[in-house]
Amino acid sequence: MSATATAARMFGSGIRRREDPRLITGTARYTDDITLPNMVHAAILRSPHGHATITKLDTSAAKKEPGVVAVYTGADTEGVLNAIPCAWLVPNSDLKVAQYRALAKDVVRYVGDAVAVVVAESAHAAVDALDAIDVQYEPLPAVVDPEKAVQKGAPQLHAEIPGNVAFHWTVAGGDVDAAFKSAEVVVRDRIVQQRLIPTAIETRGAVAQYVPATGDLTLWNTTQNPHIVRFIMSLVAGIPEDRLRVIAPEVGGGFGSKIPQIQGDFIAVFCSMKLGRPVKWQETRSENYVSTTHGRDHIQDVEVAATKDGRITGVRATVWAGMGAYLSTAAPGIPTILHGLMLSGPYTIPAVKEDVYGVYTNTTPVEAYRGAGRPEATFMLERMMDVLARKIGVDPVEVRRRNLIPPFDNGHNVITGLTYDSGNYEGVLAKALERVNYQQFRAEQKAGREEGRYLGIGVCLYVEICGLGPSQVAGAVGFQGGLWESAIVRFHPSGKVNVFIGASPHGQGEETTFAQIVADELGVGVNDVKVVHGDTDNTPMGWGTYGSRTTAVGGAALAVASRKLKDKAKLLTSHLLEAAVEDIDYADGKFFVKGSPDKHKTIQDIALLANVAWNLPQGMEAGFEATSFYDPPNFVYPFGAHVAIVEVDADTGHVDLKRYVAVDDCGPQINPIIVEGQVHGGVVQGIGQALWEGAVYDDNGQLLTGSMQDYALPRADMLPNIEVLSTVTPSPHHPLGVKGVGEAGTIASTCTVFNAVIDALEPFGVQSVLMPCTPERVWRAIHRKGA
Ligand code: MCN
Repeated sequence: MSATATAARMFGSGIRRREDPRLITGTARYTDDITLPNMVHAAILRSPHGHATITKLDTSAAKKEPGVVAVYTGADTEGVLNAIPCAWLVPNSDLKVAQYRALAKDVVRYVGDAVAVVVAESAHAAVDALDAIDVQYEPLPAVVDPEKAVQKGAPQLHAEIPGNVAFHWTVAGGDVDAAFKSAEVVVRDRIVQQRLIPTAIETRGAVAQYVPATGDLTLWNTTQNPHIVRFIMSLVAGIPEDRLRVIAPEVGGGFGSKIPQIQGDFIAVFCSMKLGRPVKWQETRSENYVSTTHGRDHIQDVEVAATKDGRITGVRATVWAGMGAYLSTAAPGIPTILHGLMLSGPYTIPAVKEDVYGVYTNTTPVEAYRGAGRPEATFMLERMMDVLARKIGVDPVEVRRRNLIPPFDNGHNVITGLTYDSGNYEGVLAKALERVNYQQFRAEQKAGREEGRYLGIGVCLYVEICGLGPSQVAGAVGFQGGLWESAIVRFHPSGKVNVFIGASPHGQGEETTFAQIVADELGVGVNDVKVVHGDTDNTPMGWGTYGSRTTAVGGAALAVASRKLKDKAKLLTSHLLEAAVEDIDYADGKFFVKGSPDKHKTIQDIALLANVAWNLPQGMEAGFEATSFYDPPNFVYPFGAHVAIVEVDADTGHVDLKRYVAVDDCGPQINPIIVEGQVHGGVVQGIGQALWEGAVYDDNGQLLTGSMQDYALPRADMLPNIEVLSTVTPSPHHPLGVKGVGEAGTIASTCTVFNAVIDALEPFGVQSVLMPCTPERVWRAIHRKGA
């Protein structure tokens, strides 16, 4: 048998993504492409009110419309569907979970809340028949602002939760009161992280096929975590997990919004269970804007205590986090665990305290959105660095340097109780500043101001908690699941390899990078490895792709499984070559007796021999595959420094983003092209928040930005070239040293650009502008015309 061992190392190689050909040629198959015999289509009637009582709901006329098969309301789901669970029950927070139904009953609590569903022979017939449903509402007062929602006399969303407070959580470390008492300088600010709409290019959808004869349900679903969907669907629909198969076909982006199961998913399943026919539900874009989850929505009151030379002695904050009308799957963990624990960032801060109030409002439920909690923490600190710098008259970079944690490579404890794995924050900062020639820029800025040109520079450092796991910590912080990942590496007799993973990438590129990992670990060609994911019937359990964890946790599972295989191969080689196993060495896909590399077995030889099992050592099982369930010992903590340069037109308020430099450290990079792509995408989403994006509700709970014409997503022509650099600080606990990168760009870029805008506006004495920094808001700030 000829060996096809690779000489070139794949880890670190910027090979092209193998996912791309099918995506760019239109051959990828998304949920909406699934068509089954006898399939019917569901369309959902949604509340047009932010808050209202349903006074009449008569579906009899709709049932008679052409092509209509059935019409269901909340009453029909009684006893069939359980409430949609919240799966992050943050402890010590007095958490109050309102009952969230797949179809509302009696009261609607946000525009988009599902009220009834029409099932028809065609999608058009289903949509047309929605008009024939006789529904009447008695509008109730609504509240959309989390701070107003907790005030006395505010409209109440859930009778059983007076005051609208879903939870109150506190993080504290050190003596913050003493820090403020003895502070030489105190600076304060109010930061509003506006609500955002994730806007994945593929909207949400589900095809449910329930087979009454067997009790089996197959669900094709646009999800980031098919195994969690199976778990939760079994709880809500009462179908045992072993009867449930969830398939995530091609998924066109998620950015956090495809972590939770939303009303439409449960409705599709319910309809299929009732009718015994396959049912498809696919969101329109307008529907997506109200029915799929939103992100951010944070009001932060922050104060920082410091010495007059800029050493921070304490950070204190109160946060009102708008949660929407119900608690989405992972929602409570975002403004708490993923935000509050990052309160000291890359700095040595001796005392912190934050109170977070999660608040129900008459808005679409909020979930993770790229970065999820960490952009909010980063923004808070990095904005305050600039505020402090301006107050004490010290350069903002210098203030940061005075507070940075010195480099460390194996653990550093911070005041919130976390242990960062490794970091060199000064390293990324120096590299970013060098790239933009910071000092020279400051001179140009000064000269420009004299000519009426308003240039600004923004700097932002970040460290993020990601690679979500270990499971023990997940349990301790109330996450209702594990956070390990699994991988099966299976060699076929021909020497080709399938890798089956529990995680479910949906744009990140692990079909490529995971093949790279296996190619190096086992010395096979990268094209001899195919990665299989996204189907609960043929992949091992996994907890999903979010929290930049797939490589940090799933990639580690893969490395460990591959190493187990190598151990088995050594045993078999020792048997075949009649040598002691300790004397068997491995290099580049070959196993040989130490010192005699010519006398070897290739891994492909071993794959064949182990699979045919004609001559195995006593006690060895046949087959050549290994499984790993990897639960990491700690999170990973990637970090970076970003710099933006803007020019503001004082006459129009227009912000011209002239340069963007990102220096990120996610440990050794498996595929630098993919890493660069991830940073690009992330940076752009963060810039979108700083300059253009924002979900706007009126006081009645109407979403005023419910389409792409109103919700301003960044386009390529609005952006400069993004300069991506990196440093490499391996994680001490990951088998390959890697950390995550999927969210890095978003975490840093919002504050980087925001700081640049405020820096440009310094001559006008502008301290802050509401995000997004639209030309109107910037112009008003310059000319003091109110918000
Ligand atoms: N990678 C690498 N070397 C490293 C670290 C990562 O080559 N040292 C590669 C990975 O192998 C993978 C990619 O970079 O191909 C991102 O990996 P990772 O950081 O593990 O992130 P996840 O795969 O867990 O993805 C989740 C993350 C999150 S939380 C959001 S939100 C997000 C993101 O990824 N949503 C995305 N990137 C996205 N990209 C696309 N196209 N679509 C989304 O919805």
